[in-house]
Amino acid sequence: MSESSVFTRILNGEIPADIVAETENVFAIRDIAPQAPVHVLVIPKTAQYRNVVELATADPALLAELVGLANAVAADQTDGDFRLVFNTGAGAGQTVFHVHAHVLAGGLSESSTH
Ligand code: DGP
Repeated sequence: MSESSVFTRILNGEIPADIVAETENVFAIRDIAPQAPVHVLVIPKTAQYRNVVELATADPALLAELVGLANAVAADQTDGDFRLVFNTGAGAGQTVFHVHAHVLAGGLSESSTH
C-alpha cells in the first residue's frame, strides 16, 4: 500500500489543518499557502481518485457533492462568487494526487487564475 496522501493524514488528524466544513463524503480545509482572500480546498474523504477526470468518470455524485460544498463555503465566507480550480496533472501544477478543488474567492483580480 502506498503512503497516505497529505489530505488523508489531515482527515485522520495526523497533520493539523483548519477544517472549515464537511459533508458525509467531502471535507474542506484552508490552503496552507493562500492565493486569494478565501482559498479553501474541497476534498473527497476517499483518496481513490487522483484527479477530477477519474472522479467524474467513476463517481459523478461525489463530484456533485464536492461542488455543492464548494458553493456552501463560498456563500459562507464571501459574496457567493467563486472560482473553482482543479489542477490536473503535474504539468498543470498538481502536486497532491488525491483529487481536490481550489475554491478561490474574495477580491479576485481579472487576471489571476490561481
Ligand atoms: P495542487 O497544486 O493543485 O495539487 O494543490 C495542492 C495544494 O495543497 C496547495 O495549494 C497547497 C496545499 N497543501 C499542501 N500541503 C498542505 C498541508 O499540509 N495543509 C494544507 N492546509 N494545505 C496543504
